Amino acid sequence: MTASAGRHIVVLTGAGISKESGLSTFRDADGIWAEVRIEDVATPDAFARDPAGVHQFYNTRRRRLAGGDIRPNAAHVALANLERAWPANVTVVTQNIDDLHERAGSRNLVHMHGELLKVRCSACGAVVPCTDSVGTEELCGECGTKGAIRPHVVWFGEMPLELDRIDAALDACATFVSIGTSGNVYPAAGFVDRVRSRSHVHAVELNLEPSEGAGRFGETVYGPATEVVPAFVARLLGALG
Ligand code: BV8
Repeated sequence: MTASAGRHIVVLTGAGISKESGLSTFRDADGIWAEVRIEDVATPDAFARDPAGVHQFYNTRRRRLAGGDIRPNAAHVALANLERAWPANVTVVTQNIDDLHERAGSRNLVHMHGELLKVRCSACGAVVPCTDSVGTEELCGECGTKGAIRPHVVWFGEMPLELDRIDAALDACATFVSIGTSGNVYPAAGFVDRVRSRSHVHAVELNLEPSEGAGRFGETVYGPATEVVPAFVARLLGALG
């Protein structure tokens, strides 16, 4: 354990941290990409080609997330506790578009791939909360444009959000923890390389199984997030003395 008190922590999370809350991952055998193709639902071309089909893909996920029976799990709660108790910054950078980190109490949170419970107007850029279905006939409440509403989600080939804020946090951290991600999607999968380029940074992988980038971590702990994340946070906070 090299994370010392008073040193900043960055936590990257992926779909695996929300699996035990009942949300699907992407690349597991029962994952989303086993049901639909990225090219058909998660690229700008897909939306241009079939906006109704892409809206349906996100409407189904949005209604399920907002439906009331999906709740944060012990891993989300442990990270919120770490943020409250740690004597330096804890920044959670999530690839996930669910709202489970914020509902668990995380505040210093970056949704680099957007948020399922928000939609954006392609005409004026307004981003507004949404917990229901949207379609191709939607009117923008800000500019009145019809048919310009899209999910506030970063598709493949689009620029992830708040990269400057993420890079600043990565360049200032002493500990980088990757949780519940397969390490397939960039630039998130490259964050571990960015921190490893600095000496004295401790990189940790907490996952169900080794990710694509497992060999780039100084410490790895495998198991379900609801077990390994609370245990890891307890060790960090216990070491504060
Ligand atoms: C970009 C929102 C330029 C949508 C997502 C070739 C052509 C075109 C592009 C590329 C290319 N090569 C590389 C790229 C870039 C591309 C990319 O990486 N493609 C991959 C497929 C090769 N990336 C992009 O296009 C990105 N933009 O590059 O812009 C740029 C470049 C540099 C700098 C700036 C800009 C945009 C990518 C964002 C796409 N949008 N999501 C939606 O959600 O519908 S990505 C999608 O994948 C989700 O965000 C998801 O979070 C993310 C990563 O997946 P994971 O979270 O890791 O989920 P996965 O299922 O894969 O793994 C789950 C893990 O959990 C597993 O390891 C499993 O073992 C574990 N697990 C399971 N259960 C548990 C568990 N762990 C713990 N406990 C459990 N119970």
